[in-house]
Amino acid sequence: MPTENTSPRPSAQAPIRIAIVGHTNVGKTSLMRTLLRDSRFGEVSNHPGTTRHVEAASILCRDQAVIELHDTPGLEDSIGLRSALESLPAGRDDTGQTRLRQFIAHADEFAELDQELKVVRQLLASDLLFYVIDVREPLVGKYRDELYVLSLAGKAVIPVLNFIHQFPNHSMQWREYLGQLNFHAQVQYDTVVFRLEDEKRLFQKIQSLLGEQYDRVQQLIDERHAQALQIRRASAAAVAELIINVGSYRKTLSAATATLPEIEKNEVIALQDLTRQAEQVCTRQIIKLHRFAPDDVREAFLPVQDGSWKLDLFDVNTLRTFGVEASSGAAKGAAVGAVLDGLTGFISLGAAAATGALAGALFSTGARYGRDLQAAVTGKRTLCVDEPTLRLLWLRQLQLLTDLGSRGHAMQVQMQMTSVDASDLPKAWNSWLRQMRANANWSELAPDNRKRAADPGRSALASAIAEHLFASV
Ligand SMILES: Nc1nc2c(ncn2[C@@H]2O[C@H](COP(=O)(O)OP(=O)(O)OP(=O)(O)O)[C@@H](O)[C@H]2O)c(=O)[nH]1
Ligand SMILES: [Mg+2]
Repeated sequence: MPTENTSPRPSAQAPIRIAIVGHTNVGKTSLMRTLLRDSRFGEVSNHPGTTRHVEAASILCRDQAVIELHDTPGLEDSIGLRSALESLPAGRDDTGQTRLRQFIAHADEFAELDQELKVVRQLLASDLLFYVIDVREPLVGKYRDELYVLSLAGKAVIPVLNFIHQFPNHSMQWREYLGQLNFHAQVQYDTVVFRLEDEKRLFQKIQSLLGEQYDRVQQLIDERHAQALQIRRASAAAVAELIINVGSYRKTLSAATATLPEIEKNEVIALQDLTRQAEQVCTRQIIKLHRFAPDDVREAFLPVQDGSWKLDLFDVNTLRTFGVEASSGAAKGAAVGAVLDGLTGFISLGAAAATGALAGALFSTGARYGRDLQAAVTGKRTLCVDEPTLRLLWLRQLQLLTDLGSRGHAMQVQMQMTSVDASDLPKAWNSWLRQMRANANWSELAPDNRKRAADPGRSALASAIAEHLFASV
């Protein structure tokens, strides 16, 4: 029997209308957020009955709405809905859709099914349905009744198996039953852990069910792929800039101002601030590139507040969290981050290191680098950011990229601090460091370098660093 369709098939121009339906609290609004790349869409909570009205939003491709998604309230009483549908007088040739329309016409007799009524209306007004399933739940009667209602609508259905990484997992039982109902186009799609491949599979199911929409959906798949690459590339380039700007920065101090307490109070603090700011600019840029707002990030998951890391860059404990050892010259427990020397700089000047530890460190530098003597002769010293701090900058940005790359816009949990390893430093790290240390004019943090001419060596290093990051996240 042909299925009667209340809505015309989508034309080439009209967006494909998709209703996201399912039991309450299964992740329908979360799926909307992830597909829309919009962590502000609707309301997500662990309480059932969060979404109370149908709410729509479009997925754009080439600035055109290709898909119109409709979030719907959860089906709370599918058993009651099925009973109501079966209680309606039915003619011999009535289709499922006729029955659903009858239900709408008699809605005033079923006041307690007001949420279900909104869903039924949306079923009829859609081209395709995403049926979201919480696979931690066994397939009990209420879900069978939901599927019965969906089958009356006579629309293409894609069952979306959610919570697939959690236990218990009843996906086998679900899959088998869905197959018996002819709902074969199932996908596994974790709505909070984002994987572009999974999203692509979901879009491909739309292609196979709505063949006439194949090309438009393919454009969307291609555009999303290109965007993901672009975000990764731009983020990697931003980190490369950060590392070069901080790594090659050096401040020349005249001997007159270079008394140790003065350096500690003023120059070191200024250098730490400059570095913190540079990290903040980079972090914010990366969060924005991934289409999160600084606020979402703070609320949701990262140890980041308004685009800055909550753990201070120059706190020894932050280094430890990332498994980085503080410079040997730094006094135990001191703030860290600056290096003072004639040219290369491998000792740390901690905030509390201005006394014995620093004197010892200066001595060892003098022994290792004749340059320090040169500094003493010329009356000049230079200050730069120490290597552990640079390593920390690198590891934190690597962690940020790794985490944001797999974070759905519905994720609400804190970022894990274990996703990167301090031994993850690139093989070329020391070579990069040497180049940066030898080229103070590469740093855009120095006021006189802000309009620096493009330097081929700097560009080559920036590309090498960005390429390495691009390949590792
Ligand atoms: N771990 C995990 N949590 C999820 C997933 N999907 C949704 N959640 C969580 O499940 C809860 C319900 O998610 P919602 O998106 O509000 O569910 P809903 O189906 O829209 O709920 P109603 O609007 O009440 O029907 C929230 O706490 C989500 O963070 C998932 O794939 N994995
Ligand atoms: Mg919801």
